[in-house]
Amino acid sequence: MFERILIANRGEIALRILRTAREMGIETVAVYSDFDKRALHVRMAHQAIALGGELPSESYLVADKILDAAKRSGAQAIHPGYGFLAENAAFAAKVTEAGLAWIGPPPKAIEVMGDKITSRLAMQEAGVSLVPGMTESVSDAKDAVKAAEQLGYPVALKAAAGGGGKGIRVVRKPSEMAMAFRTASGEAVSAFGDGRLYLERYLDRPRHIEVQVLFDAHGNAVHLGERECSIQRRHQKLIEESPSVVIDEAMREEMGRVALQAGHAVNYEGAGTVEFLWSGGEFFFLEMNTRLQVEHPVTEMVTGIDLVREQLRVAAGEPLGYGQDDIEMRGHAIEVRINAEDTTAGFVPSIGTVKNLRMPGGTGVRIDSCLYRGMEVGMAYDPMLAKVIVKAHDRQTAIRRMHRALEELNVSGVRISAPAAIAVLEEEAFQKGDFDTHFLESLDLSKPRGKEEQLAAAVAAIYRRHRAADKALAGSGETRRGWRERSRAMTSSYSQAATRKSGGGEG
Ligand code: MV4
Repeated sequence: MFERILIANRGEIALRILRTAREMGIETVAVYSDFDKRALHVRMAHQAIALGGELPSESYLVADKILDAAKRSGAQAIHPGYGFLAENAAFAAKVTEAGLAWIGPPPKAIEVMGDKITSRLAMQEAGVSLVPGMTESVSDAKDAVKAAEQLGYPVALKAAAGGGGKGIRVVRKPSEMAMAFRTASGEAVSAFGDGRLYLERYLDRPRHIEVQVLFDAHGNAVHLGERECSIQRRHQKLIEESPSVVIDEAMREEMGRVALQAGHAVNYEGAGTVEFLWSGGEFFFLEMNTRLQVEHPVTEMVTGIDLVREQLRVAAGEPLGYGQDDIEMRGHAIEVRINAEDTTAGFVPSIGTVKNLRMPGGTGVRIDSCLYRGMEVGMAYDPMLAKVIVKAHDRQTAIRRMHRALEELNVSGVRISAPAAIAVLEEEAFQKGDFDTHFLESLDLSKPRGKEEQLAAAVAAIYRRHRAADKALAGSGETRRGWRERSRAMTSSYSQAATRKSGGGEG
């Protein structure tokens, strides 16, 4: 096993990796941008190396700076986390060429799965059922209309270099194609430097279900069941759970088998996720994510397997040492992402300094967080600050547990996405498992939900009344002092209640 690894990431995932490494007796090397000099991953690692620069493009994304830090620190391996360089095949190759171990899949597997056309070709050859569509790019809108006639409308026009939702256009009739082609290809060029597009049949209102897989370097592989990730907005997931309410044991076995087939076809090693669109009892390969995913904890909670530990063991050449029959899914786990966003105003980013902070706890609650009091939340980095994960013996109990945990959570100084998650948990359709990838977008989240939001709305209403009273009294010679004093007393009793409720002063 490695004695020292470098973690080429920040935020909650850097801490997540660091914690398992410590438990395994492995020393950790953190890297950081100037913006992150006070971050927890810097403080908690055995060693921390400054990359320089404030922005990701000046720090976490600069391959040579990371490699240099690895050499200087004496690290034997690099864990990329997710995002940044995690799915950069050229970087993975450079790491191994530098004589270091790459804690991730072989560069070739990253490369094949990173392109929708090469991955669809590889999956087709492996006998994996794909979302119906093309395995070559279309040259222009005319070509696309021809292909769409064969597939049948509606069609999805997708970027070959894409993934995760960028550069997708739904085309419902031929007259829409020219415009969709122009915008999609423009978006693909600016996002990926590659404008190639291809077509799939568009599945209306699918569920997004993905299978966690784990491969060692000796040809052994297991799947760890599915995660349901349909509660998302604009391809940003908000709530994930395992198992999915629509997957029974037979379907799980079938999806698991197909997911392993997909991995074997690209000689996969390490942890990976095979994404499917699920519609009307059928599932179709969408893409494979060649990294540890944000939502991996729900799988850990139901299987009892530490995925980072398995990644480290596999990267060090150890065999899995267990088979599919040893994998057991028990209970139900849910994860909610805590993003710095104002969900009452269209999920716009929220920035500021974290003031009061109270994290949930208690039975069956896990917190993966990089939050600390005084932390600056800016615009340059990912807005995800924490994840609340719960486990219970069944789904209903897990939903109630998550609701309870989110009500305990208090972060002041920035707006967070928890109220939107609470709104979802309170929906009867969600509780019944009756939802798809459009569910979150269909909810009206504009009204305030949590206690803090209700308080802010109440105070705002008082000020609106003040302004109205000022207007009404203007020029009358009267004052509203008596009334103002009464309402001030009311406001101050509200804020005292808020301080009590938010546990002001906790750190
Ligand atoms: C689709 C689709 C329906 N039909 N492809 C969006 C993210 C990217 N990974 C693929 N996406 C979709 N592709 C076909 N042929 C619907 C989506 C989609 C979606 C997929 C997964 C999770 C959330 C989604 C939300 C909207 C659309």
